[in-house]
Parts: sequence; C-alpha cells; structure tokens
Amino acid sequence: MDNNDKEKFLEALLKGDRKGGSAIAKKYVESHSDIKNFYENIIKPSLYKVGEMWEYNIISVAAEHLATAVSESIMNELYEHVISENRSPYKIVLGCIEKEQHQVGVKMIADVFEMHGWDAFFLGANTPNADFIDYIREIEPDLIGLSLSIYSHMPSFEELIKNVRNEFPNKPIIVGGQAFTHGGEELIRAHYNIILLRNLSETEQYIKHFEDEHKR
Ligand code: B12
Repeated sequence: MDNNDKEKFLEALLKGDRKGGSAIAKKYVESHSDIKNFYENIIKPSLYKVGEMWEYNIISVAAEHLATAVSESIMNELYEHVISENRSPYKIVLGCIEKEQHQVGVKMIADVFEMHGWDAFFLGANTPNADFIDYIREIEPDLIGLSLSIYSHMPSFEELIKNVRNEFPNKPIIVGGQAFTHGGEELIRAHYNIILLRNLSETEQYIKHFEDEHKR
C-alpha cells in the first residue's frame, strides 16, 4: 500500500464512505494478505489523525463517530480472513475496563489472537469490573487482556487487577492502550505477571513466547 492509498483510506473515513474504505481494505488484503499490517499501519494512524482533527475542531464529533463506525464495520468484514483454521488450545478473555469506551485497539488485539488460532472472548467497551471477574471465572482463560485509553481510568484499572490477583494469583495479564502513554507503568510493575504491550507486533511476539512457554 502506498501513501496515496493511505490518504484515500483516511478520506473515506472522513466522508463516512464505507464502500470506498471497504474496497481499499479488500484490495490490500488480497494483494498482501496481511491484515495486521492493514490494522496497524492504515486503520490505526487514520483514527489517530481523526482524533487530532477532532481535538482541534477541524472535524465534528459526528464525523469522528462515523469514521470509527466505518473502521469497525470494515474490521468486521475482514473477519473471514482473521479466523485461523489451525486452532490452538489457548483462550483469552479481553476487553475494555469499566468506563472505558475505546474498543477498536483491543478488538485488533483480539483478532491477532484469533489469527493464531486462540479462542478470543472479546468483551468490548466498558465492562464492569465485577462482570469481568465473573466471566474470567466462567471461561477459565489462559490469559487476560485489559485495555484503557483514558488516564483517569487508572484507579478503576488498579481495582480490577487487585481483584483479579486476589482470585487468580498467577494468571498472566496483558495490558495496553493510550492511557499508558501518560504513565501507569509503575502500577504494572507493582503487580505479578502483568505485561504492557504497545502494539500488534509486540503482541504477536508475546503470543509466540507464551506458546513456547506453555506447550501442550
Ligand atoms: C474513536 C474515539 C472515541 C470513540 C470510541 C468508540 C469506539 N467504538 O471505540 C468515543 C466517541 C466513544 C470516544 C470518547 C472519548 N474520547 Co476518544 N477517541 C477516539 C479516537 C479518535 C480513536 C480511538 C482508536 O480507535 N484508535 C485506534 C486504535 C487502534 O489505537 P489504540 O487504541 O491506541 O490501540 C493500539 C494500542 O494502544 C494497543 N492496545 C490498545 N488496547 C490494548 C489492549 C491490550 C490487551 C494490548 C496488549 C494492546 C492494546 O494496540 C492497538 C494496536 O496497535 C482517539 C484518537 C486516538 N489517538 O486514538 C480519541 C481519544 C483516545 N479520545 C480522547 C478523549 C479525550 C475522549 C473523551 C474523554 C472525550 C469526551 N470529552 O467525551 C471520551 C471518553 C470516553 C470514555 N469514557 O472512554 C483522547 C484521549 C486523550 C487521553 N489519552 O487522555 C483521544 C486521544 C483524542 C484526542 N486526540 O484528544 N473516543
């Protein structure tokens, strides 16, 4: 994909042109068969740009909502390429913590796990802490993934990891999201077996490492 296509994708998002955006995505996936790259290098920077434009009042809240909705619908369309035929025995439960609405990033992470054959139970936005714990108890995943983009949600995050650790002292946890560009690493270091992953390629490296360590 060249820069021209990248600009066209952003343009499609800003216009709410789902058909145009979808055509760019399909063309990319057919020629490169690399959805991760499309997610990380096309959708993510486009949404970051949308965020900047929204912050500086260049676009409206409505245009931002539309751009996000189009991105999510395109990700859903690509799902048939996401699901792997080679299933692995691992499970992850992941989603946004309580109050957190930004779900696109962690949905991408869920898809990367699916590409590796994992069963990824993606809970989406704003999962109340108690319900997160209930669901972990029900599914008994090998791994837990938590996402937060807003720094003021740290207290809620801290409460959740304390509760998870009380009930599941050793269960590995991965965390990510833009809240951690402003800090929060000390909180992660204070707890056992929690790791911060910044993007899809770090997540993919982690998956390989995890599978080597937990061979079944
Ligand atoms: C879309 C959007 C929304 C939508 C979200 C809808 C949805 N369905 O997700 C809505 C309208 C709800 C929204 C609301 C708000 N938003 Co908003 N939003 C955005 C926007 C434009 C895009 C977010 C996005 O999808 N990014 C693309 C994804 C792919 O990137 P990502 O989340 O960083 O994910 C990557 C990594 O972080 C990592 N990762 C993420 N999660 C996880 C989890 C795990 C387990 C792992 C391993 C990795 C990982 O991997 C991903 C792939 O690389 C951003 C702009 C931006 N810079 O992102 C602003 C932005 C995040 N929002 C912002 C703000 C301020 C808000 C509001 C407070 C606005 C308001 N006053 O109401 C509210 C807060 C809502 C809430 N309680 O959560 C600010 C946050 C600034 C900050 N960090 O403090 C941003 C940066 C905009 C800006 N430039 O000011 N928003």
